[in-house]
Amino acid sequence: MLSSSKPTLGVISAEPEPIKLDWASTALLIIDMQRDFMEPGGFGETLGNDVSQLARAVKPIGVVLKAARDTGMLVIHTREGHLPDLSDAPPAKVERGAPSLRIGDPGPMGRILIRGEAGHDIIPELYPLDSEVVIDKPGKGAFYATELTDVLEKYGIENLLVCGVTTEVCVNTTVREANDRGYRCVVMSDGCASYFPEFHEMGLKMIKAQGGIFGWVADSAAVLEAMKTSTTQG
Ligand code: TIU
Repeated sequence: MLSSSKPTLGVISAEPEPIKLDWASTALLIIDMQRDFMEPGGFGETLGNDVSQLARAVKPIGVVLKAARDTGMLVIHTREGHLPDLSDAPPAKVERGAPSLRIGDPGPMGRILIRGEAGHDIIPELYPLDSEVVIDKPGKGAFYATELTDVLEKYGIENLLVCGVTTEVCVNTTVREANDRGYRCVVMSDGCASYFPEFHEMGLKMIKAQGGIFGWVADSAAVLEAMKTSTTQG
């Protein structure tokens, strides 16, 4: 699909309105599908959350990830986490609340939310290929203190298909950052999940309200359909 020099366009049936994208300037951005958020014993569970709430996003992401790989779309994965010496972890984040284990403490999947530990890694079902980009981020947003802007500029990316966890935290923060930087974001509704189903619903509503104040929302079927029915212009 991306081999032609002419633009290959797809129209996604999104809310609040359909959006036409040139696939060559579109990347799939998968936010924080890490064991630390998805599995028992990780950061998410230490905060008191029911991690089983997030499992529903895995299959829809997997289907779109396969389609993106088949068509040569740029795929970017992110991971939230910190250096082993915690030098990039603000005390305000580490000391917050009363989790069962704090960031950096030893847990069943290694030290909680620390780069290089088993819990920090991406779940096997969505594991990055060597050719794909992996962005390590210390914050909730994928732009803060990362090389993401440089990567998007290098590949000429103007549009982001965004999915991952959690809808109202790292997905929403990243979409807001991206929107302010001029990227069109289409958020995959069934490819995101929250520990709180009501926050998932509201997180998506916040993005698409007011004429799409932060971006567009579409389900994985709509994204796949747009990829399948693309047209070459010119
Ligand atoms: N706690 C929670 O909902 N999310 C995070 O801490 N990070 C991400 O969303 N990745």
